[in-house]
Amino acid sequence: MTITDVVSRLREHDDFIIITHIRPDGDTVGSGAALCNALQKAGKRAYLYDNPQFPDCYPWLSDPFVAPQGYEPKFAVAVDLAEEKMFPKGFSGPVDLCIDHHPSNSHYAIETYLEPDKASCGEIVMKVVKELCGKLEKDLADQLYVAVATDTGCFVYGNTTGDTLRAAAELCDAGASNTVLNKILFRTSSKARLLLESMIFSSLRYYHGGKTVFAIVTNDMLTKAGATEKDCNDIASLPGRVEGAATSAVIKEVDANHCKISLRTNGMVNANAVCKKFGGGGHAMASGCSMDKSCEEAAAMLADAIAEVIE
Ligand SMILES: [Mn+2]
Repeated sequence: MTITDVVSRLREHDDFIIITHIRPDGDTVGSGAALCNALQKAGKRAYLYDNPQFPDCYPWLSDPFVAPQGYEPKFAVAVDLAEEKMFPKGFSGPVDLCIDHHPSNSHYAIETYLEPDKASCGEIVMKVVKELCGKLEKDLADQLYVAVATDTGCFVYGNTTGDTLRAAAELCDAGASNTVLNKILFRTSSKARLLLESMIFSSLRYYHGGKTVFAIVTNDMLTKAGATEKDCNDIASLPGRVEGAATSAVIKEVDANHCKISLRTNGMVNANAVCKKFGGGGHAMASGCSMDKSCEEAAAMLADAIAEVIE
């Protein structure tokens, strides 16, 4: 499939429903909102599937496009949605067309347009929208900017390429309010989140001469901070900010005898190999595992396992 094929498929059909993934992020919602908006501008009926987790993401982005009660769609398009287990709650398919950037896409849709080298789905939807509408209007540029900026952590993650920055530049030229959006997306935190961060930073534990840093996050800390799940987004990256840290972990209490571990490394230690020892895994620089242990026991075992790899 080419972008032109995607656009002709959209032109051939009507009554669209756009599907975003479970635990939605800025990329899936920004891409979905932009695609809905572009289809509406092209004279089509199009809405977002009412993902029950929209209120946890950016409701101001999704709210204007959520399908009204009783809407009967005829063509489903999934955006940024790699596999069926990522379907939003209450949705079971089928999907007519999938637009995605995950290399792991399972080709569950009838047709799939995939660009696995793109940092965000938003960059692909941007090409679709431009061909469908003939131009990028400011509202579309704002929606797509959210998608591109959030999936790259405001253009700092390793997935950011020259293509990503050129796409972002084009969105800014089209009127995207990058300053306002960056403030909302990356420079604003809830009081609970800031309180939780202060507790995390003030209780860091150092091992191996400071090369290894752990944060233990207990349920008691979450209660004291008034933090909920959405205040815990990306806490795994916090301890690794310490100067000299090569390996870092967040050990999050589930209950007295269970915890979840997110391990991050700079590549010197293979995070996947360490987490595999405890039945987990993931990527070389970011992995996870669970342990049927208290946080204290888990920290001791994890520090030992990392020491074995360092030596
Ligand atoms: Mn994405």
